[in-house]
Amino acid sequence: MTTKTYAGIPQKYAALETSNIVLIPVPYDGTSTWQKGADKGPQAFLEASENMELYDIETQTEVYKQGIHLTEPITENSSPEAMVKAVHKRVKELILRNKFVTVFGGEHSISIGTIRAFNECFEDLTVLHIDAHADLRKEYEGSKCNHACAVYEASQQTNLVQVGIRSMDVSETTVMDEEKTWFAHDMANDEYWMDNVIEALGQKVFVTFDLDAFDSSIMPSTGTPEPGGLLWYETLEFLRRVFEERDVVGFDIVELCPNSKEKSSDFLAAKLYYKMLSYKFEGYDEEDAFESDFQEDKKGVSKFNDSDHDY
Ligand SMILES: [Mn+2]
Repeated sequence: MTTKTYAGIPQKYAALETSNIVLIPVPYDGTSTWQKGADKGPQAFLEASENMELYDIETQTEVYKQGIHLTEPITENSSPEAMVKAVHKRVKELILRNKFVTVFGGEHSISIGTIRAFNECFEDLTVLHIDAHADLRKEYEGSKCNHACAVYEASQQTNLVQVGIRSMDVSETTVMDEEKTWFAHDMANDEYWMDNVIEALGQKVFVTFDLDAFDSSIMPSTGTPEPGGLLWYETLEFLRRVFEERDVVGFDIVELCPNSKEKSSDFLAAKLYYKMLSYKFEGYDEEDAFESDFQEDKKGVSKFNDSDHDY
């Protein structure tokens, strides 16, 4: 990583001890099936972030003053399982340090360990999955930690709500809960989709945002682009409502696959990340302490301690 602090913010706002927010880069691209390059995502995102204005007009805030600590990237890539384990460990440690934890990928399999950590620390977790793809395969190409399986575990263990879906395999229909799924083709003709999605969310929400949820016209730099996706302002309107109406406990953004000839996607990802933080901390003063509502010993009731876990 060439970046010393996130977005080049002053050191005073970047120290782990005093930062409310932590950003973990996971430059992992071990399982993607078509265009490779998501391992370059965090670097491109951080470079774009350095060239972004840090005052958010909409919320009239400078959220970086909450403190944003950029950790060393997680580079474990000996196997998908080892990567998931490393991400789980780091995310959990930082949740337990009362940080608002965010992760930037990498391809979508990085979310498996992240979601597992959040589910172990927050009661009745909802996972809001915004993506073109259903990602509900139980196993793919010999691994449960493939990007095509990103939210299978979440579908079994959390309240999974899926938004923007427009590509899936027939085998995934048996796993998918259609009551909690908003397909892109339906959203295009339904002015109430935002209300209905928010109604399906519990109080504690983790957002996993695959950038291919966006329409490929505004987000071409992603591994598997699909036509017919979300546009910028409807996405922001939706996210702002989610952050206002629910307690978002953390989020990740995945699948930026940068292209040297097309930088606007990197900037979109940078801006999306900063917008989500701005929405989260809207209403906080610079001096306000962040109180994450995590539970240290939800361990005993964790649904992930089943013996059928092989990692
Ligand atoms: Mn996807």
